[in-house]
Amino acid sequence: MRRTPVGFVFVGAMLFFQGTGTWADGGTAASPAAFPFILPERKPDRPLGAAMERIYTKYEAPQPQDNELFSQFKYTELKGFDYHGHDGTVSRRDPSKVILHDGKYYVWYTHRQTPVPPQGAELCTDTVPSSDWDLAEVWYATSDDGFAWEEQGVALARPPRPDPGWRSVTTTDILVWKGRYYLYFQAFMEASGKRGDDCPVSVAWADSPDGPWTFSNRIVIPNGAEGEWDQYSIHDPYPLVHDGRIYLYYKSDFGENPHKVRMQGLAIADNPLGPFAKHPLNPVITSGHETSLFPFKEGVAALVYKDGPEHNTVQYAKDWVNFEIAAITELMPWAAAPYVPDAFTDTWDGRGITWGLAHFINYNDDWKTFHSVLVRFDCDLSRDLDDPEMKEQRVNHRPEVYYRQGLSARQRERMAGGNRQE
Ligand code: AAL
Repeated sequence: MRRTPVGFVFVGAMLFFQGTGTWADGGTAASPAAFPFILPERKPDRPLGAAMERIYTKYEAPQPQDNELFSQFKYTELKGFDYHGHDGTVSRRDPSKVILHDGKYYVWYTHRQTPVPPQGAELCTDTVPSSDWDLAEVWYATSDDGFAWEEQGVALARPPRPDPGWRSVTTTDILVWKGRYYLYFQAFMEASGKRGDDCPVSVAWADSPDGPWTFSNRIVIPNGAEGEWDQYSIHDPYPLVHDGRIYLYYKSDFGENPHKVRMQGLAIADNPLGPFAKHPLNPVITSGHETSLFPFKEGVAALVYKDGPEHNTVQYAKDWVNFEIAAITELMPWAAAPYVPDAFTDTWDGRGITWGLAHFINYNDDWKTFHSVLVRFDCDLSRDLDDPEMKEQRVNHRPEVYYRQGLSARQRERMAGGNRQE
């Protein structure tokens, strides 16, 4: 007698029970059985509230430790970078993705070296910076292990006026495409802060990661038209290769303070020099700041931190456009620049990431010596690693971390004035 596969029996039983209004666990609409003591690995056949439904339908796994897109983040001070005693005259920030070339890791970043720390838009001059990323260039460094780095010097110096980036060349990211290297960067043509943090994106290319680099002298991701969300700033260009094309994600700041928002857009091109077509569903991510992404399975994952209603999340878009929250986490790297081995391989089986660089801004916590410092982060957002330490669900911060997040003088005045929230 041909055996009926067990699965068909199970489904048959469910259908039978459902026909009689009884669930697989014996419960009925009138009296559903209590939720079981052992959390089911798969969505149980029983009524579920929205929150329980979500852990089975929205996240990679019902519990963080089993979720490939959940991770804690660990940080390590880098060796090899001189910050002039942290006096604010040298800053390194907004690193690019890390690439591996001939056995060495490469990273590019915003490098500012000015006679004084940033002085604001009102006091800036041709030599005095308005902000931490004003009057900057793109420099690069190499490493054998990702911890000790050797600074190689300038990759993109500021081009002459009026070329794109003549005021400042910043916030770069790397694309490797058909054997050629491309550095996309924010091309400032006025001091940041004069009107806003306003700039388009340009690109330079080279046949070696060590250069020499040739400026395209063209704006490849233009600002939007007047009244459009990205009319002023095109920030944090972040190119990946997908489906035979260049998917370049970017941020824009829009709206007016104090209601300014930051969201992420997507522009797609067949050629690194464009034209890039902005996606009609832009903005495609509602939160984040310098948002980093990496191929994951057939889709793309995003580290969404700092700003917006969905900050401190790892998000996932199976179609590279429609992002959903895949995990919630904490202590996320700022301006994360991961080493993404399959960033440019046009993979449909993205493997994920385990480390990269990031930055700490305002390193001294002192606006008079404002500068930023590069740092390394490690994580387990990889399908090829299983590091339980990275899947811990909580970070037990020391009390001083909480005390630093203390009441402001204004809050204390409010309270002293009798406005005590009893
Ligand atoms: C960074 C990035 C962009 C902004 C400024 C420098 O964190 O978002 O590059 O313009 O801040």
